[in-house]
Amino acid sequence: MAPLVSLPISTSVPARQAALAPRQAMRVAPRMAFRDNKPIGETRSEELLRAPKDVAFLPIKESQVSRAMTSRYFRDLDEFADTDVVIVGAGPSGLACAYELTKRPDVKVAIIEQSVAPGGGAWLGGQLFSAMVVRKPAHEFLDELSIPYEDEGNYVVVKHAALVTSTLLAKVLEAPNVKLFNATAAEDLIVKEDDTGNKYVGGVVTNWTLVALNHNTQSCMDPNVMEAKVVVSSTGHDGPMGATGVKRLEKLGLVPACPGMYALDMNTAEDRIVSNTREIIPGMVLCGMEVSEVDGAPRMGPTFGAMYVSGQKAARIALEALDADAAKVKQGQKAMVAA
Ligand code: AHZ
Repeated sequence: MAPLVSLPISTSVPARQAALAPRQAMRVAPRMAFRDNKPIGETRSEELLRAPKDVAFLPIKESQVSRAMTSRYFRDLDEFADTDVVIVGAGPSGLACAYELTKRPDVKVAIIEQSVAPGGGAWLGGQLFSAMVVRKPAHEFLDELSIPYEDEGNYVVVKHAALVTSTLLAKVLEAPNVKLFNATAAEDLIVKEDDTGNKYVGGVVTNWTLVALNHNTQSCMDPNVMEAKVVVSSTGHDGPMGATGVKRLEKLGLVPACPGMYALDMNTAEDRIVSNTREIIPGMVLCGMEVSEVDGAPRMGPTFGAMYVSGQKAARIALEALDADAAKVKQGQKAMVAA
């Protein structure tokens, strides 16, 4: 058996190639695929693996690569400049909300995530452990996504939190009505007044996160905007960039002073977050840990069920608001025709 080779990064390329030679020899040894115990010859992908040096990629112009990305990104910016729902924060609650909205393909959904990697705090269970604990009945959400778990009675345990997050992300990102703008921060809200003088949220003010992080080092880096009929704020609890939605509402005097999340009590925290998931001011729905920030409700620590159910509830509240708006527009049109 070839020895396992572990080389320091600083090792020169020829030295690395020489040292890795026995492993490569092992990799290029001919292999045969079998079906019903009979050899069926190598598949195309096995052929590629066997002799990667011999692959001839089809030609491309560098500008084609550039245009393939930029044309789509700018088309998306144009398409989502005025959208139905903007979800700020792609943590477990925001992603569950987006997942629920994939069931309504007529609803346009933009997700704004300040990090390059969407997923928020759900890539790990707690304290950087792998497993994720989900209390019943939120395991039904995992069932819907066909995610396997160990049933421990009142709760279930998924082997890897990353399995839940990656599955959820895949379902959300493949949906034609959803666009993720990652590495993009919501820097502010659009707040307007209706005919009766009531304030409502009409969208978000965005910037590339790298720009948002550098406002103190450069002058004049104005943001962009995204209008939305409903904003779902799922930015998590307070931290360097968390709870941004409710902190802005507090500054604007649109909600009472935010007490911040209370100390941990798993048994009360999860039920309370779900029951308090709501439209906090017209046009803005809160879900996930951001709910406990505004209510001073307990945190739950590393149990994730409430995040998923809260996200699903936020989606339903958003849909109710959209459907009510659509009904009002229809009524207005009918009245105009009748007049
Ligand atoms: O990067 C943030 C994260 O991915 C993102 N975010 C925050 N502010 C933003 C902004 N613009 C764009 N201004 C922003 N993105 O929001 C996401 C929040 O994810 P999260 O996992 O922190 O929040 P969550 O409420 O979905 O899940 C919370 C998970 C926790 S915290 C906790 C405890 O501390 O007790 N317990 C659980 C289960």
